[in-house]
Amino acid sequence: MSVALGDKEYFKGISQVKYEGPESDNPFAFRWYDENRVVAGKSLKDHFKFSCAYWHSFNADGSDPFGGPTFEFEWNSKQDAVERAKDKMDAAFEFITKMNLPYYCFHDVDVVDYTNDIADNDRRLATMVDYAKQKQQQTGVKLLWATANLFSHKRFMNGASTNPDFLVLAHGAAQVKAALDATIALDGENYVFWGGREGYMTLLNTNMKREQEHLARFLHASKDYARKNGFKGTFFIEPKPMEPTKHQYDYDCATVIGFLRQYDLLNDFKINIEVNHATLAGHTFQHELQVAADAGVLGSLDANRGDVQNGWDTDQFPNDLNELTEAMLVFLEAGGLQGGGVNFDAKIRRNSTDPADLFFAHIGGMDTFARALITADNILQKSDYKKFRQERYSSFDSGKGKQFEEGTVGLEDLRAYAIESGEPEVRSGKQEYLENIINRFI
Ligand code: XUL
Ligand code: CO
Repeated sequence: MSVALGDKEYFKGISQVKYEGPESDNPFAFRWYDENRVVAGKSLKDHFKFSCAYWHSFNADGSDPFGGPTFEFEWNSKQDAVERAKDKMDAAFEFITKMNLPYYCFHDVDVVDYTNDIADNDRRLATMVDYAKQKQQQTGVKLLWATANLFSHKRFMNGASTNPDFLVLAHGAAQVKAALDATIALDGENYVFWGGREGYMTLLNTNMKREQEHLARFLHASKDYARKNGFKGTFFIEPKPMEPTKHQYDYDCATVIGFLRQYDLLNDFKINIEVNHATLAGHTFQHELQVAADAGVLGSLDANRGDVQNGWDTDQFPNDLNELTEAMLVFLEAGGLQGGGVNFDAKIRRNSTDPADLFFAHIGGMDTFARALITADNILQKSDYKKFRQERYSSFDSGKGKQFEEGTVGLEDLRAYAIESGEPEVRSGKQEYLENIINRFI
């Protein structure tokens, strides 16, 4: 991939990040992410399809509820919204190509500012789609997924597709239509729905059944429009239990799978799992991966990490090898992702104010994923992890146990078998032994 420079260089003094191996002390090099390294039959590049999130890297300016911006973006100086958006896209593609990231993701309003004029918004986005198309052609960078932001504008304060006001729903639909058009024009491989405000603050003013039915109708209408217009990719739902809404309908993977099944959406929709959303739901990341994998809907990942002390979505860059190694065990055994990739839905801290910090953050995230995958593959190949797990269930592999799995043993038979066989042996689950295997291979 060659570095894409516009009229101006935004990340001066930083050249393309390359793999230099674990012994390198260059902070601008990968120590584990060698994109061509083959693990479990696939290159690291193809396993992960790493993606840069436009919103955190080029829009979030460090402001929080207690203070204003701390990042001064050089690409934000022009008056005209489209000109400003083009500068931002120049900076984005410079960063993405310097980082050797093969993909990017965006919300409609990340790319260009929106107003309340639907037709004008559509024109602005279409102009930027043309610009992005050129950038993609020049660099080979691809669009992993796009989405519509149906949670920031005040009209969406009570939800978009689950809003009690039908006109708000229609405004949301206009935005989704334009974002789908953009996805199709840019050969986007997937499309995401994250329902930030699709939920409720209090049941006192909420008809939950009606709202969920509206959400399902909205997803069907979106899917039908995209398919009619040639979209072949996968739709993803991104679960999150809460924040900004007190209770979100797409709480976790299990909830989403039930919803997709109930409303006949399982053929077109899979799941985009975000690490910090999993932990907010009271699960581990690996639990959510396993739930999705078992249902055949492990689509894509939003990579980040939470904070063990803070109970909100801190969206930090991933650096926890133990967490990711356990996740990569599930990932590899599931045969990887279906259609999606690993998108860094993560932001640098408010006081990480150097342009270089964005590089260190992505390098760390990519290296941690790469090292975790390599470690997980070693565990699967070289330890008795798999054998132990198989043997734990071996009583179901033959005889009555097998017949039970096949559905041919009734409750009376089970009772007779229990009497005939006597008291079961006590068998250890060996958690600490297995945990030690993880650390041994790291
Ligand atoms: C918010 C979040 C979103 C989605 C896309 O927590 O994860 O950025 O990924 O709307
Ligand atoms: Co996300």
